[in-house]
Amino acid sequence: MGTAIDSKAAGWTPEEVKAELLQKYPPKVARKRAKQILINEALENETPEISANVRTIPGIITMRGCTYAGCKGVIMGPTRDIVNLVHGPIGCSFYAWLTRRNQTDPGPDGENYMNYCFSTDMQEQDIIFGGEKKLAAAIQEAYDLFHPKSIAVFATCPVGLIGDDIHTVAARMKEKLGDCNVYAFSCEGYKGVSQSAGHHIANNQVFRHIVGENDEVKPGKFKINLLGEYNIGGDGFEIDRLFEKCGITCISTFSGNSTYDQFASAHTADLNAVMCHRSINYVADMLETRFGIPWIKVNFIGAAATAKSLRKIAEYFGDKKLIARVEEVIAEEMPAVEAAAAEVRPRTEGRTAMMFVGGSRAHHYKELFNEMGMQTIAAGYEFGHRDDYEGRRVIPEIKVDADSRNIEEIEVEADPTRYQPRKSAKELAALEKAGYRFKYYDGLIPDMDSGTLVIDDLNQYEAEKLVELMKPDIFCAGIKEKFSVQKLGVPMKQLHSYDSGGPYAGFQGAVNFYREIDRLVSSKVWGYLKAPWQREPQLSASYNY
Ligand code: CFM
Repeated sequence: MGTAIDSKAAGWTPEEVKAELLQKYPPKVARKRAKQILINEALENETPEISANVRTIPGIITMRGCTYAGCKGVIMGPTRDIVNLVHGPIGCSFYAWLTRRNQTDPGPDGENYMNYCFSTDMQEQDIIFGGEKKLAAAIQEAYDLFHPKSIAVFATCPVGLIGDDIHTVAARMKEKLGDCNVYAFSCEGYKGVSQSAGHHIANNQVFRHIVGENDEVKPGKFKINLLGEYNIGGDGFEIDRLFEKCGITCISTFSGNSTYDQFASAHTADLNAVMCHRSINYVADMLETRFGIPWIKVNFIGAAATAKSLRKIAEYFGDKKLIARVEEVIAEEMPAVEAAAAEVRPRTEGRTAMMFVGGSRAHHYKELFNEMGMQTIAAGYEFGHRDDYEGRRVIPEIKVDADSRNIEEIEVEADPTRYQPRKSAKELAALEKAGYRFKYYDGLIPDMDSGTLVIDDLNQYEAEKLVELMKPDIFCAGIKEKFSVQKLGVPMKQLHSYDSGGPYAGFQGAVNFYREIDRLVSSKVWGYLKAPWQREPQLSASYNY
């Protein structure tokens, strides 16, 4: 099998593919989409800028979710001991109820509300007369039933439209209940252009209402927070296993397998390791400004990336024993990973993948495909910003439009008593001089091969067209794309919920992923998609007297 683009795209150059995708659109739409479809030149500094984090054109069936989904589902969804109460019609709650497959360990206290679906179940009369009383009653009811330490209230679209003051209701209930932290999120679905706005709204409130609430110093020598890891399909469990094995203490994870107390204690850690930077990089910045904790980018998707990330954490602490222990762990874990890779490679080598997911996985998973000898021929984010594509250095150039201005940026200053730089300026400079990088990520584009396609906010029509033209061996996206792609005869792997699989993070996760992708791309079932009478000319017969 030759390289993907030559043999499989059947003569289509990337320019032709781009032209084909745009051809159906009216000229104005085509002009706008053209800026979001980039033929990668793999030149870090000369790659033309991509248009991202802009509104989807009405009428286009986007893959994106809403702001409420980003706040309630993504950031707060994995919190097990916070009652997540949705103020809105029941459908908004029902569809955000564990469909992301974020897992949790109920812990020794067993306080776990994740399997419940809390909603005020708004009706027409609440829309007409206002829903504040109903919300207050629902908070009271949840408190009476469970006595949780915290209740989070989420606004859905109708709440914003009728103007219910959820923040005042939350503040009043917090005061009334006394021992329960109640706060609200103005995360109406329409608030931003995608779920990315919801991440920001959620994280701002977590920072404002929870972080720093518990000053108690937790045991552990090498204390970190893991930001932007959501324990989908048990990814977080595998990462925690590795941390424990290495002797690294994870004070808090934002927010996979997390507890209220983890957020409250986050300021006691000594390093922030940021996994999904899209959903949380600003929290890392705020933790540094207020408490003096530096941050680095990590990635635990892919065995090589996992090893690199563990080494990076050890290098930060600079402790010889920790560095040696991390090497031991890597040496212990890698043989199984290498054996699995060698086992699948004869079938996966040279195959091609497309990935259109959220805001960081379309990049992170490229590592896993590389390890199987597979090439990513087209990739993109649903709601990434330019820095997720082009690297963090472009942040100062990003134009702030009206939609982004709508999302609050909270001003943070050094905490008067608790700010304490974890490393001196000299120590930081020494690390940087040795090639260590703080506060940085490169983005997807520099990592993609030349001549591949990078597409922002891919839609249903373009997805089908891409598959039709470039015939990848596997397509990765979400549930909305799953069946339409499979009907085209191409296996489809959900990289949001992992279908029913996972974990895919860390070393054991890599093994799981290799096996799963091997199973999908090696299956013969896709060849039977057309019935024999659709492929062969019709049988004919004649009467003979
Ligand atoms: Fe971050 Fe995520 Fe993602 Fe995301 Fe998401 Fe997700 Fe995702 Mo689905 S936080 S940006 S909003 S890594 S739910 S765990 S898979 S789109 S690429």
